[in-house]
Amino acid sequence: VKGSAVLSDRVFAAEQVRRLRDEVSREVTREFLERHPDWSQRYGDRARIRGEEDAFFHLDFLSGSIESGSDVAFADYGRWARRVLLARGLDPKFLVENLEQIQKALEVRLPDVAAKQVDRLVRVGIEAIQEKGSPGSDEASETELYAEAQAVFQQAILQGHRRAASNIAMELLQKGHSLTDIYYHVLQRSLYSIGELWEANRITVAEEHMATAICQYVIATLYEEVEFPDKVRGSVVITGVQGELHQVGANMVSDVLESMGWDVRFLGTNMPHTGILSVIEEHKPQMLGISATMLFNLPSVRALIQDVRARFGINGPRIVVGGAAFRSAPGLYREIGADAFASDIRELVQQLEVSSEQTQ
Ligand code: B12
Repeated sequence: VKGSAVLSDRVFAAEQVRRLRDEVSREVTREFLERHPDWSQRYGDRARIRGEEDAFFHLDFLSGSIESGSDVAFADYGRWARRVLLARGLDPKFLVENLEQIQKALEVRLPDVAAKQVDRLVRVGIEAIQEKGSPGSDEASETELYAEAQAVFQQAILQGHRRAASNIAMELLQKGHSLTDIYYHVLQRSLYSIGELWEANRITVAEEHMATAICQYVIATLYEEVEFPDKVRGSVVITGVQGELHQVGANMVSDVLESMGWDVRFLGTNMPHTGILSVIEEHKPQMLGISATMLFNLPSVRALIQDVRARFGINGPRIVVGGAAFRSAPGLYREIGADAFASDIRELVQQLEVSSEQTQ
């Protein structure tokens, strides 16, 4: 097998790993629970017991794969473990974190030749966990991961079960899912689907209104639970334009930016432009986020951008637009004078992460 050592070296390395299983699984689990104290709060001592069992299992497969000299075996194990996590509603990023910990713990304990084999296999395993296009990975599997929660959530908001809806979202947050993922995969999907049901006349306006109101309640409830870091990224004003009544998307954008360390002022929507200009004057934000869903509000967005440019010139905020009105025409944001566009909250987060890496 390419890159693998001769049999005697492999047997030696595998035995060393096997010998360290207890010690390493205890150490990585202790470390993991220190990094994620919420796990112990939620599951008590079970978090430690299951954590140690899982780490032991990873080490068992790792040593077996080393001995067999087969990278494929450990890649298969990675994919299998990923599916197991997904089926339990857990994010595979925790599996990756665990394997990285195991690699580090073994590196300082093993002789060089064995440590190298561990390092190579762990990388192969992580690549397999993160690989695109296979069942149980990327967008498809993310959708799969949230499918059940999304379906139950949608049912709950359509039937007016506010508490149930908020419990579903809260449970995901407590399991370690990000605000961005919960908004994108659960709330946004449900609202899009509710839009289609309304369009097809399968639900009433009242049901749509109630479902939206519950989503806003859930967003407010999650806001209370999220830990906000120090405001280190500058300030931002988020608003919907005059004439625009959709505001849930802009609300999500505001909360996620705040959770990333932005100092956010969310103005809601249908906001008169003079009011927006005064807020910019007062707070001097680095960024202005403008939300528009309805195409008929594009002239309003264009007018606002012109007013902001005319009033603040090069000292004005960077202008980012978003919302359904921009989604079908990729270059539109530039034509109406904005600096950037993001089609959804995930894309915005990615763009901001990239630009903050570039300025570091
Ligand atoms: C709830 C709702 C309403 C509520 C809104 C209440 C509120 N408080 O927000 C009310 C009842 C007011 C409403 C009214 C109308 N609605 Co309506 N509504 C919806 C519905 C079901 C959900 C909207 C929503 O919250 N989506 C979820 C959010 C999270 O998604 P989002 O807005 O796209 O936001 C994401 C991204 O776009 C992006 N984003 C959004 N803003 C920003 C800003 C920045 C800076 C950035 C970077 C990114 C960004 O990030 C967000 C998160 O990922 C949609 C269905 C749909 N597909 O969205 C219909 C929908 C948008 N509505 C529609 C219609 C037709 C209307 C009305 C014309 C109905 C009427 N006859 O009165 C009016 C128009 C009102 C107006 N002048 O704006 C249609 C639009 C069709 C079209 N071709 O344009 C839709 C698609 C329903 C449908 N399938 O037919 N609506």
